[in-house]
Order: sequence, then C-alpha cells, then structure tokens
Amino acid sequence: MNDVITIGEAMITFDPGTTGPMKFVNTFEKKVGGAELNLAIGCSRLGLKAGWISRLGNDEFGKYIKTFVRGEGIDVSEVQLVEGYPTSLNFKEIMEDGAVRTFYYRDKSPTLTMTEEDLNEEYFQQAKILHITGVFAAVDPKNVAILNRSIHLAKKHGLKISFDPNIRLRLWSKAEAKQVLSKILPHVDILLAGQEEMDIIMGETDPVRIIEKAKESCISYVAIKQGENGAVGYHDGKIVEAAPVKASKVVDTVGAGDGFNAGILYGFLHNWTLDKTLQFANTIGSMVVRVAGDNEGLPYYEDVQEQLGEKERIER
Ligand code: KDG
Repeated sequence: MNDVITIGEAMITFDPGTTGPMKFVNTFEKKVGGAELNLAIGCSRLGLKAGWISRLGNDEFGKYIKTFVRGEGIDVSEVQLVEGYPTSLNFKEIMEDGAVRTFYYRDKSPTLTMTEEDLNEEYFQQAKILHITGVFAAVDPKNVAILNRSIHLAKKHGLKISFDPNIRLRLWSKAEAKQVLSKILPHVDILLAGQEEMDIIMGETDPVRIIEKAKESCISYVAIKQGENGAVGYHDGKIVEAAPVKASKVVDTVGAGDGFNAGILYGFLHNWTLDKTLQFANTIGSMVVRVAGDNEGLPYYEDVQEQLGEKERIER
C-alpha cells in the first residue's frame, strides 16, 4: 500500500553551471524536477511509500527520469512512456543572491496524452493520501478534469486529499489560477500553501484569516509556508506558529516547499503533534535550500534527525 500517491509532470531540469542571467550561462547540469515528483521523492526518502502517476516522452530523457524515479524507491507502475510528445525541459537561472527564474519548454507535455479514464481506480484503493498541486492544472486546462476525477476516486476510497496551489505564473494568470484552484479547495483535507498563493485564491495574506476561510471550506489541517520566517499551522482547533529554522546557506530555493510538504505529510501520517510536525517540515525546507537542484537536497529521515540534534552526526 502506498502512503502517498501524486499526479503530475516531471521535466529534465537543467541546473546552471554558473550564477547570473541564463542567456549567458554556457554549461548546465542535467537533473530532474517537477513539484509533485519532488514531493514523492521527499516522502520516499523519509521512509514513506510513494507512488507517482504520470506520462513521459518515450525518449532518452523520459527513460532517464523513469529510471531515476524508480531508483528513489517510488512506485512507477502508473508512469507510461508515450510517443510523439517529448519529455519537457526546464532551464534554471540562479542569481548570486539566490533569486531563481525558470524557463520552461513544456508546451507539448507528455501528460497531454492522459485522460481521466486513464486513472486506475485500484491504485486509489491502495493508498492513504492523494497529493495534488496547481502545477498540473496549469500545464493544460484539460488536466483539471483529471484532478477532479482523482479527487472523486480519493473521496470514494477514503484517502485524505493534500493540496499545494503551487501557482506558477509562467504557466497561467492569477485570474485563471484563482478560478480553477478555488474550486479544488472545498475538497481538500490538508492545505499546504504560501501566503502569496492564498492571496491570489482567497484574497487573504494573514495566516489567521486564511485558516478561518479554510475552516469554512471544512479543511481540517493547514500549513502556511512562510519560508525563512517559519510557518503557521492549524489542526484540531489549535493554531501553532512555528519558529523559522535558519539555513546555514541558501544555494537554491527550488523544491524547499515540496520538502516542507513531505515533512507535513510524514508528521500527519504518524499522528505527530502540530508543533513537532511543523518543526520537522521547516527543518527539511532549510536543508533543501543548501543544495543545488530541485530535489537533491531532500533529506533522508536520519539526516533530519541529525539536523534536529536527535541523532549524533559522525563525520569521519
Ligand atoms: O516545486 C518545485 C518545482 O516547481 C520544480 O521542480 C519544477 O517548476 C517546476 C514545476 O513546474 O513543476
């Protein structure tokens, strides 16, 4: 049984060999990225069983990503390689101060070949949490029907629905994001979001107001990500403000939110207190930003224990 299943597109991520404007970068390192996939990797490294539903091009990059994901211990039984749709690409720009921009080549995404009928109901019967994000909806409007069907199957089989708006303004406008994502909110059990995203969807930036509105939508678990300022959570009638965990160095912030989400889902599945879960998730976020790449910095469970001082770190 999978603890967490997720649906989304992955891309070959080209990480710049040097900082500065992408147009002047001459060397790139081939890596893998994709918000939902990063979440699955984060969960798997922590020791959860994760499954990923996707389509990749039947090309060298698609084969590489599938092998890489399988190597992370993720269930790829619902990942297919398709003809005629090349695996998507993402070039990253990282400035000296850590500011990141992404340049997507994902107009003909292999996930365009997916329909809601492709979702395997049995897969949903064998899982505890369905994690979905706004990236998949933004890749193509027809993916909204796939997300809706996945929500239906998740509800039918008693899965909790975890949702991160993950609004990518390179893929759609604020108005489009609000229109689609506000309709997903009433189905959500676990909301994992940034304040700016909730401003777009709800018109609120204040965590307490966001939590109040989330409660109106019957969302029972909320974690508002505030990056270097920590996080605010809500569960069981309690609001908790979690102190920030300072990163020793910020190299690349991409993937930190996905790592945070993995930490929250881990704490949720282990019935941890909200305080403990938020601290765990914040710690993971601070570990991700120290490493270049969308998922290379996602820690294993024992790495987080060492970082939290719960386990001795032996260097040599
Ligand atoms: O959350 C990080 C992801 O956004 C990144 O790995 C790839 O930009 C990306 C996307 O759209 O999924």
